[in-house]
Amino acid sequence: MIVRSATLNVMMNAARKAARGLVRDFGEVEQLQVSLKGPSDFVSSADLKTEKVLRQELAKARPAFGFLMEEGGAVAGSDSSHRWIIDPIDGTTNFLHGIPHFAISIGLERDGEVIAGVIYDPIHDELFHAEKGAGVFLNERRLRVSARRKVDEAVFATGIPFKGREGHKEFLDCAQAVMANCAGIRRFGSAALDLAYVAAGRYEGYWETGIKPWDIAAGIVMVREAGGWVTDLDGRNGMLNNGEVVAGNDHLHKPLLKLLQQASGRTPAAD
Ligand code: LIP
Repeated sequence: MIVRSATLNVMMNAARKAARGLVRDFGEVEQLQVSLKGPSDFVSSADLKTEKVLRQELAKARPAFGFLMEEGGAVAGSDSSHRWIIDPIDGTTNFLHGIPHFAISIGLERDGEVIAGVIYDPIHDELFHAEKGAGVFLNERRLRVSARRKVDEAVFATGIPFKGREGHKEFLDCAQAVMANCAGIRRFGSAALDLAYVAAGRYEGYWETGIKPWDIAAGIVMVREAGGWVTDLDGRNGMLNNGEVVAGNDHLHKPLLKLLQQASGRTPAAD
């Protein structure tokens, strides 16, 4: 029997409530793929509607907490220690194209550290949840990172920059270094689910740059609670500020980080 805090229950219930409308909207988007106008405006409204439900539910339960939201930006609370970090649809491009791989992500930050996270994939009904010191779970099952120890047996996920995003050359250099040494690279399009999958042991690591705090906040605490490591490209804890994330199981985070630092010309931080 998992004993969860009241706050984590609030987060899980908010994600489930917001997901009901999102699944309905996703069904519409699949139909809109063939319309001349396309679904862009419809997805924007789905994003905003989902974020509105999340904000209402979380503010009702914890009215003093602040917010950092993908659509609504930063809203200070009377409690300056706590803030919610929310992505209503992580994997927006997937959602827009009718690709069933996206998630609602809610992180809770206390004094600059993410202490709880919920990532809900409503299409597959997979609710990942974690609290600092209490472990990470997929629905009711406790998770642990993969036990693989060798880079050449590892599958890593990443995010690929596109038109309007910087870092194309650095990405190609990093991808070349990783692909030459591992068993495979995957690009699914949701940073939140990439981190949740590292925590679940579905792959051994994940890296991306140019990422936003709301994409990764919830996943950071999940990987750490699963026994893995999450740093930025310097091997430090600056992910939420510099948009760099390197996550891995306890054996392969360091080898992955070293490959990426060498490929991108970074100097490893002193141990
Ligand atoms: C997405 C991330 C993904 C990244 C995309 C985008 P969004 O977040 O989850 O990893 O590669 O470019 O940033 O925009 O769907 O919330």
